[in-house]
Amino acid sequence: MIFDVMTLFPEMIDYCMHESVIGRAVKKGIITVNCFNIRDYSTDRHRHVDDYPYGGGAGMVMQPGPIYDCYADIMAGKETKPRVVYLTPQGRIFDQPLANELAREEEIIFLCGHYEGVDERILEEIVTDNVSIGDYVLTGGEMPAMIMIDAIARQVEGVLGSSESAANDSFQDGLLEYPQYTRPEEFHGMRVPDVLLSGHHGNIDLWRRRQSLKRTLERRPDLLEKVRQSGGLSAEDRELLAGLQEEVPGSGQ
Ligand code: 9WO
Repeated sequence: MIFDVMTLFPEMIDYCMHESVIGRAVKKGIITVNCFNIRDYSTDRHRHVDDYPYGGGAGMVMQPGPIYDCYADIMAGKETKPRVVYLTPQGRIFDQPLANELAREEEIIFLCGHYEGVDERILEEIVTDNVSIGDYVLTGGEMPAMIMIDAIARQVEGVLGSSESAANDSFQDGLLEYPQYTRPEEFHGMRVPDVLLSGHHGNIDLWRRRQSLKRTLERRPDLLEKVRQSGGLSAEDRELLAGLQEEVPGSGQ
């Protein structure tokens, strides 16, 4: 899968995409991250890419010309039009279903804005998806683009090792993960739950499922409601939840 990133700070993306799990996938050739410096497409002798906003007001706005030329360069020789994602607080909220959907694309182009924004006309012309990673304002779209690439890439076949399989994570079944423990058996007076030391896999699976349900009920009741409504709970889940609802104060409805 190919990710093309249009940005004023390509080093920021380049560096991060060569580390860790994503870095390994890049080395293996399963994913490719191409960074394009919008400034390279400036026609200004001072390499400017921004100008004052028409109508007045604070700050600077990225001009459409260099972004268009950068986009045209990326598109040169392509037969199909990849989706173009603009990272903006005004977009659709990025979540696991959107990550899964985008992981089925062959190529995605990201446009990272900076300053006080980007001229509306280039957004109208090239952007297919306005996406937000959450309700806060940042200084640019680079970190949101990296977050999206990370979440999308790890859904691509071969990116995770067999032991890291994406199928079991938080959100794949709409519930939060159960708590994890490793050695030592006792840390600062706190013991690993006995069931995990028992070697009884049936009991371990049941305990973990119950913990996932409990966490989701306590921390993200909104997610639990979504799973419930989409029919994602088994009869056993509903039984476990009924038990939990007595135990967790204020969680019953
Ligand atoms: C800043 C500003 C200051 C004065 C008047 C208007 C203004 N608009 C902005 C602004 O929204 N700047 C953005 C900064 C321009 C596009 C890139 N920036 C950005 C992206 N901030 N936050 C995001 C973002 C993207 C995805 N998900 C969450 C936040």
